[in-house]
Amino acid sequence: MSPTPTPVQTHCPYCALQCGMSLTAARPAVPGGVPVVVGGREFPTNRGGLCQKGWTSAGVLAAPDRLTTPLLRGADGELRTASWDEALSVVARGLARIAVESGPEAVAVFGGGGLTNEKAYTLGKFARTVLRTPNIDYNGRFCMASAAAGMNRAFGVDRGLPFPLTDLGGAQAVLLLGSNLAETMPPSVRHLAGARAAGGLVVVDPRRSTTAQLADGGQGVHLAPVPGTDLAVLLGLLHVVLAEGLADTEYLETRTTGAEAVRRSVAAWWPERAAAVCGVPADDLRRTARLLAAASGRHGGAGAYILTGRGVEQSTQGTATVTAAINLALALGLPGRPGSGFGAVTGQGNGQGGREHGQKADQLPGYRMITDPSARAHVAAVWGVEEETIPGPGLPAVALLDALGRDGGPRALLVHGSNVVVSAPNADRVVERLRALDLLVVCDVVPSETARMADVVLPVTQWAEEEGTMTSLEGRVIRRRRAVDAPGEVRSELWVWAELARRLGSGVELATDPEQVFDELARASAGGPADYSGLSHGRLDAAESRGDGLYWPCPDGEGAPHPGTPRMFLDGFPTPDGRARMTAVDHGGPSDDVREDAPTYLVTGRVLQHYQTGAQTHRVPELEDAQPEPFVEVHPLLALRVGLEDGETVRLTTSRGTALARARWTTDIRPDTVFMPFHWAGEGSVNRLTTDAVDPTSKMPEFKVCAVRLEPAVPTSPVDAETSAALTANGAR
Ligand SMILES: Nc1nc2c(c(=O)[nH]1)N[C@H]1C(S)=C(S)[C@@H](COP(=O)(O)OP(=O)(O)OC[C@H]3O[C@@H](n4cnc5c(=O)[nH]c(N)nc54)[C@H](O)[C@@H]3O)O[C@H]1N2
Ligand SMILES: Nc1nc2c(c(=O)[nH]1)N[C@H]1C(S)=C(S)[C@@H](COP(=O)(O)OP(=O)(O)OC[C@H]3O[C@@H](n4cnc5c(=O)[nH]c(N)nc54)[C@H](O)[C@@H]3O)O[C@H]1N2
Ligand code: SF4
Ligand SMILES: [Mo]
Repeated sequence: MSPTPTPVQTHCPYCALQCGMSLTAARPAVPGGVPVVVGGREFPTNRGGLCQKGWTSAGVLAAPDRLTTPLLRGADGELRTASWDEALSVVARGLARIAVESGPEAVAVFGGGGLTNEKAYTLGKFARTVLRTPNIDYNGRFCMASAAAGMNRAFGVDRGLPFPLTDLGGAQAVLLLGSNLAETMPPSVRHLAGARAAGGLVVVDPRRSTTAQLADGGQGVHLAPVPGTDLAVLLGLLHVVLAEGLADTEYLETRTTGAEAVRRSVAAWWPERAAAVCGVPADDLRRTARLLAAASGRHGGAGAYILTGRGVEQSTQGTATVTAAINLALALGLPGRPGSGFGAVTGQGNGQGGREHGQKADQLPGYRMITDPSARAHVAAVWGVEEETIPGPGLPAVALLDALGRDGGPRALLVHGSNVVVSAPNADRVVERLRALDLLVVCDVVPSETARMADVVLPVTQWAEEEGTMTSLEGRVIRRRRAVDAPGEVRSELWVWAELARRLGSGVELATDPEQVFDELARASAGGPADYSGLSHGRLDAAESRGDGLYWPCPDGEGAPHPGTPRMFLDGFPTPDGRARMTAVDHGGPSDDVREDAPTYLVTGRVLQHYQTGAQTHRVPELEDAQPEPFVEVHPLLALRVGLEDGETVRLTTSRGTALARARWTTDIRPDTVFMPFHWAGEGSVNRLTTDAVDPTSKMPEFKVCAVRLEPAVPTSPVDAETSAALTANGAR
């Protein structure tokens, strides 16, 4: 009898909830089949529960087209298999040539918020010390940049949830702005039970989303604003709080600055005026403001939380909207008060850690700014380089992608953990820019749409095949553990960067052992806002065995180890004067507003079964069966006006491009708005439609709102007939 395999205690490969799971090695039922069994595990955020993606996550390990060898594009234009030696020589020679000809900034790097802390840190170090390029940014620019900008400005630090998620459980009210938790983090819904029981769940979404439905039956309120007008909703709510004397004046006086300017700025946003802009009835705004105030500690309530999601952040006024939400939270005295708070719900698996360790264009490890002389000196000392050799800030993601292959722009791009062909806004333009490159290198686990465009594809380890750490949406640092061996020639990205550093003759030694990398990262972060210096794999392993992790900041100090910081701001904010900063903001509206030739709002987002561009989840049969094809949610009233049957293929056209998807009739959406998920490539790719206009502060693109025209995609030419047949075949599968 073979010994019972010991389950490996780890976390889900997908979202920032990072549900605890156990992986038990198993003999695959079929050759090349799934090598592990997934179990739910007791962990504070998920308490044994997982969503459908989590339960089926082992399927990604058995993807039939898993990348197992390096690939090189041959003279015939096709990708062929190659040895690591050959592939890395091509990359190193190409990078060296381009850097000599056009300068180091002609080599650019694009990272991902799904990479472990160790990989994110090493990628940033590789870019700055080996390539010496300023041009590194990552897909977190698409995800958390506006929340980060708003929180840094107001609180002096950006930790998505500055409190444990489980704290929500005790709240009397939770205001969710543009977050569809019930589909994007299903196991977290349990933490809303208290607020629902108290009738205090408020969901702001132009759709009656799965999460908005949780507010039904007296459990809360659903506000359905015109897309892109959340700022007006928030200005109206703050107006009511101040006008009705519901604000926590003592808190405002002792813990904030800037309140007077904010008070003046919302004076003109009385509820009827806000209602005229956002379409939410004035009485609903009043009711919501009163409900939140009643729940706040000042009025004797059990506590209130205000949380933002991508629905309000992926906007050209994303930073302003987050700021308005923070102003409201501060007026109610929520941040830093036990049982209350403000937070932004981080998205990607390591969306939090990924934005702390230096893969962002303007940032060094420990969430330090690359322009800060003392931060540069500290990190240079850890890296063993001269401070002057560390480049300054580079181009943020959208500008970086747009500069590719242009005069003076990057000529080579290395992609690590992102599928920009599908996930970036104005995607046809992105494809055009990628084609203009001299060298595109993509590290991935599967042949994503972006990998398929590459000159060199490098197969790397994923999730259950590697060791490392992730930082969850609450700033809790947790361990990712290896449960299976990687197939074929697959190597770790840490090895890839070390090997490239060597081949480029940089003289920089990059560690390849995740534990060693973590120790270095911890030192590099010491004294920064995201201080990991008191953490180590060993300490985190001990925490994991108790079914927990440790929250940053966790500095290394004298005496007993620092316990970590589950709750921030209890004694003050990490700003120079210890107070939170309120900043007046005003509503402008979306950059691409509806007009005669594009009279409908297009909003985008997610469904439960697919993750992002679907690179992983389209390869899991159960998920693909449940959500097999692109679709667009259309209200029947709009459908009748446009002449669209339920299930009919619709052509969507914006100033950027066109897409095709099947219409799904639903009354759970505003009749002036359609919704389309971004999980598909090709004709059903919604990012061929979205605008690449960005928020002026955070440089985050406006994924959530643009103006679109709809029409039935009646087959009129042979090409269209073929397209339509393909979609039908897909749907019937
Ligand atoms: N199933 C699944 N889960 C995921 C992911 C996934 O791809 N699939 N991705 C993970 C990642 S990286 C992220 S960032 C999170 C995102 O998590 P969420 O922010 O919850 O997800 P979205 O669906 O992008 O957007 C949320 C809601 O915003 C609404 N919305 C659109 N426009 C507006 C608007 O103008 N105003 C308001 N108030 N709402 C608007 C949409 O209707 C949608 O219901 O999910 C994480 N979890
Ligand atoms: N229209 C619209 N567009 C959006 C959004 C939206 O709401 N609407 N949301 C935006 C948001 S919030 C996000 S986060 C982005 C996500 O956009 P992307 O990050 O581009 O999407 P993913 O599909 O997660 O791509 C990750 C890729 O990395 C690979 N991968 C997984 N693990 C590893 C690893 O360890 N190393 C390497 N090298 N590769 C790995 C996966 O196979 C996949 O190909 O999309 C953005 N795009
Ligand atoms: S909620 Fe997120 S972390 Fe949890 S099982 Fe689902 S995808 Fe995985
Ligand atoms: Mo995200």
